[in-house]
Amino acid sequence: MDVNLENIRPYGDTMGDGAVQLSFTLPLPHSSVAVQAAKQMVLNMGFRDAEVVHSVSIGDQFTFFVVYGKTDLFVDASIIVPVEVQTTVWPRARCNEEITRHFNRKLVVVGACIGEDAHTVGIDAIMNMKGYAGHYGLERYSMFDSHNMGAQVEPHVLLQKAVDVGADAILVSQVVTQKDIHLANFTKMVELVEAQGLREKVVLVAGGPRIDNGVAMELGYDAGFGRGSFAEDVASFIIQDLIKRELT
Ligand code: B12
Repeated sequence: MDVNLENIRPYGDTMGDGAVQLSFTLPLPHSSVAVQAAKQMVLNMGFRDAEVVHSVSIGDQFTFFVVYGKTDLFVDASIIVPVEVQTTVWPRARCNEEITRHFNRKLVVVGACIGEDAHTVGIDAIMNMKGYAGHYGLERYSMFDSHNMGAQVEPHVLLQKAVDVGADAILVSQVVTQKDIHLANFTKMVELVEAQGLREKVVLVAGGPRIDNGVAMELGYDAGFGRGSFAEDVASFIIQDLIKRELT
């Protein structure tokens, strides 16, 4: 199938029809007025052919909607530069072999979800023994010595732990992004690592559902991992980055 990368539109029924599905809640009781308001909302957003396909009361004063609409906008995908981490992802056994071969010792990793952020599940997915979605975490890797500090860890506490255990890599998680608090916290962490004189030595990795590699690198991290990342992605990156550092 030929696709014109310069003119990519959402696809629903027929190619290029611009069909999208939106879901949102309005602070109105479920009624015909609410349904019409939802349709009008989508037209006001600039879509055409708005159609409310689902509406349900989610409380006295609130209605949830699913609305179809069509857009004439397009995106030029030919000029978009990939931002994902450029690493060959190795399975766990290969990661362990490569660490033994190149370093002949365990690699030490420290991780936490920093600041006020209480979301542990993301950092656990990467670090804990049981991992996530069938992908074991770093604790399961015999050649990683992993220290997961959990959530609500102050950046200076994470740094001190990294110093105490002689970390090769620091993993920093941020899930809450309200008022861009994640950017402030990520930046604080980089600044502390730099002030400690560790920036060249330590692999600094950011992660979270609203993080991608591009954002992480702009913030001064070596890599960033978003939704759908697994321990093997992170392990492979750490190993390959440390090998590269040894060679330069
Ligand atoms: C579970 C949950 C909670 C639990 C957390 C329990 C726990 N122990 O973690 C509880 C109930 C405590 C909670 C609290 C709050 N939550 Co909450 N929570 C969620 C929820 C439903 C799921 C998050 C989750 O576990 N995802 C599963 C994991 C596996 O996914 P992940 O975090 O994206 O991690 C993956 C990647 O991002 C990446 N990754 C993540 N971190 C790292 C780190 C590294 C180093 C690497 C390499 C990769 C990596 O790898 C992981 C695996 O692929 C989300 C909504 C949602 N569906 O996402 C809201 C959500 C994150 N919460 C939200 C909010 C607002 C809150 C509260 C502020 C609510 C409140 N008003 O009190 C509080 C925050 C309190 C605080 N101080 O932080 C918002 C955040 C909005 C925003 N943009 O900031 C969300 C999106 C809900 C929403 N739609 O509004 N929450």
